[in-house]
Amino acid sequence: MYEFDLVIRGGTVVTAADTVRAEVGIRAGRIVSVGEKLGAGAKEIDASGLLVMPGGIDSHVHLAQPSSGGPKMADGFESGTRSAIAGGNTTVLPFALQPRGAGLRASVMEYHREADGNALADYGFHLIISDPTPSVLGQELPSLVDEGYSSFKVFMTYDDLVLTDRQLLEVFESARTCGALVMVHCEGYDAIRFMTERLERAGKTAPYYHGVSRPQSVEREATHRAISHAELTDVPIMVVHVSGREPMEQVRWAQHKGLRILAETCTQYVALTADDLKGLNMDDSGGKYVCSPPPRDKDSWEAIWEGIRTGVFQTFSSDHCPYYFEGSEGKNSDKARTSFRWVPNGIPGVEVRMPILYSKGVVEGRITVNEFVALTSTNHARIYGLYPQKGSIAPGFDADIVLWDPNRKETIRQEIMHHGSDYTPYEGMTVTGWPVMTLLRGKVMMQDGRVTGEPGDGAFLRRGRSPYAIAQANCP
Ligand code: DUC
Ligand code: ZN
Ligand code: ZN
Repeated sequence: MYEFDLVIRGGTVVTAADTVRAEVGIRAGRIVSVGEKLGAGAKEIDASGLLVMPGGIDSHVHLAQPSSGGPKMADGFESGTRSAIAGGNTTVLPFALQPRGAGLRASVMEYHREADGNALADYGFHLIISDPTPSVLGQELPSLVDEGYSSFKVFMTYDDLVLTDRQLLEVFESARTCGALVMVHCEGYDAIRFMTERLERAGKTAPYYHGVSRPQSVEREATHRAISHAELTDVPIMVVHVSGREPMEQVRWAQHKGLRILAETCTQYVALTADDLKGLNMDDSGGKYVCSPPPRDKDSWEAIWEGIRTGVFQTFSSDHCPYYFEGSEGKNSDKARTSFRWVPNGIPGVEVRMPILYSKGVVEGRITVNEFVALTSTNHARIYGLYPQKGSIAPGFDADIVLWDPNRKETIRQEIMHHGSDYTPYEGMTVTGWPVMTLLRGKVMMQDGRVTGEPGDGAFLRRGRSPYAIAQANCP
């Protein structure tokens, strides 16, 4: 009889707190022992020279999500989670979007039909509330929060998603009552419309003007407004995809004031700039980088690093929101070429989030390897009600593990990606540090770039309430 199903030996175990030479013993999909000279395993993995880290948790991805105007996403749950696994992730949290007029529960069930049996990584859902009717807020939301959908996103822009200030306040108040965590997309609707129409009248319709139509002031104003609403209703919020210095400073100001404001930033805000939207040789490939908020400038990269280092940001996500470039549904469709307004907003990135943060953060000396684990895994689990099941390496946690080669150099290229998009916005970027094996609940899902897991290996995660939301909630 073996003591363990699997033992990982010879590696350096890295958690958000510690870096230790240790072996990891796994039984029935869970970590049961971390220590020296563990007994035999039915299977053993030699991790010499590798870091043994908690599998990445990407708490901000979009899969199989319909978008306004109709372009189809390039990833459903199978290809999107395959890409996640290839990039060292074991859990993703995509969104279940409520179209206006539809119920929340009906929307969630639709996403389950897409996801269940198809995912390779474990997954939960955030809700997107676009139609906060009394029955949505009074009945559907509280029961869904109880059932494990414990966070939701609201938008301050987009025709089909924007909420008025009154609605935001009502939604925040409901979140407080039922202990849900609210994620807020902070960009001002009217300012963007005003700028878009002005630019179009002037014939400034190329992808580059997408960024000009929603400058930092638009994001800064909305961030401040969301924070003020959160203060008024006494509810914690998560400001998602913070792109640059000005919104970062709003979050920092609120945190210094003692408000419970959490914040996320994403890969594109330390790796892309507004100049990328100009495209190669000024052709329309700038559309490949259209996402919202848009990438800013190098000063904003520095501000984002400042925010990462000083704890303004708790999570680093991909905001994986994959579209095709070519084809009638792509970013370069005939319609999209008439104006940036019609270019689908979003870029793929779940597969390269960890390598880019590791390379620019740990290898270039901006963050420690323990901070890397916190930003890519542990904090996501803590904030979104998955701790202590996910997010660390210790007895009792799921055996979700990435073996990481800290010295491996890789050039990011479309041909090595597993996502559904026909391009990567990070093409040609060379990174140091790369995942060489991903284990989900003890099963090897990826080895040396080959995904060995199967659709259906990923399970739905019924999440607990966020401890941040519970602290201020009226619920039990
Ligand atoms: N917001 C997101 O979170 N993702 C993509 C586009 C957007 O507006
Ligand atoms: Zn958003
Ligand atoms: Zn997003």
